[in-house]
Amino acid sequence: MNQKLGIIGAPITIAQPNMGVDLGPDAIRHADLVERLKNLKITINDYGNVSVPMTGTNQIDPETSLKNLNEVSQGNENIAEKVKEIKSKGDFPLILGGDHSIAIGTIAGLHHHYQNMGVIWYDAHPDLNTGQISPSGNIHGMSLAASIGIGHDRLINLGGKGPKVDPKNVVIIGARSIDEGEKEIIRENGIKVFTMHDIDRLGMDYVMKNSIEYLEEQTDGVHLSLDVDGIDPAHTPGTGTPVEGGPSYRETRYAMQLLHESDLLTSVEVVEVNPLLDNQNKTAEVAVDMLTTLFGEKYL
Ligand code: Z70
Ligand code: MN
Ligand code: MN
Ligand code: MN
Repeated sequence: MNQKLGIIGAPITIAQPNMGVDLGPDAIRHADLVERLKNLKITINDYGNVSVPMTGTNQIDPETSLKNLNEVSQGNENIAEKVKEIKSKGDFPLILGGDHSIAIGTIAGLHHHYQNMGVIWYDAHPDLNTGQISPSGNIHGMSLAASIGIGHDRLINLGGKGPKVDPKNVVIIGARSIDEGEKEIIRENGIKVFTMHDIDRLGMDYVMKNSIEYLEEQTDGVHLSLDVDGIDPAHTPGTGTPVEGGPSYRETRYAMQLLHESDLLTSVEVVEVNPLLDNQNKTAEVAVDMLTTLFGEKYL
């Protein structure tokens, strides 16, 4: 793994309904992210937070069936630009969300550097909705769809003509809340998914090793998109849409350890940390444990 890390905060909050995800980047910084990474002898450049629109109308636009399309797109264009820029300097991008819509911008920025990028989507949700099939109109539930070229043109072509990722280069891990329309998109596009049922049956060791081997063979870079609601809410209560029955702290930390050992990743983002829903900042602390493990922190 590249030892020069570039941190960007991406505080989009209006692609989902809860106030407070915009404070995610600072909550994660407060949980000693930079200090712990420096202990690993990693060089850190913290570029601060990207400027993004903080308010929208929060109404479903009858024409697009989306909420806050213009504002979410503008914020993501800024994120894409910044990710592209720090990647050009040779930094390993680490993006702190923000809601999961930021993946649209992150992946668009990375696409300037990778033609055949892989994505690991560690999440309770596959985020494969479009305006037409979404139960909510919230764009954070549509970011993976947009990145593979499904959904509104403005989102698909954000930061450069889409699609940015081949659906065959995606692995979803930890899914346990999949909308009906999303099930169809998974089937039609041959997306590899390890649901919680698969993790229970096969174990996290197999799931991660299989995912790593699969992506290693066919991609020129791999982005980890870590939604903290992928982890069981017993460990990450501070998030807008917790879903019971997720992988534990231990399973997730082990998954991060295997990713570290594989040296597969070329960028990482952590999203959906909402400190207003978590008076102990526990969720941000768990997020930092996962990130430091990913970058080589060991128990002994
Ligand atoms: C639901 C929707 C979602 C994240 C919740 C929820 C989507 N499938 N994504 N939390 N990160 O509204 O599309
Ligand atoms: Mn998500
Ligand atoms: Mn989620
Ligand atoms: Mn392209």
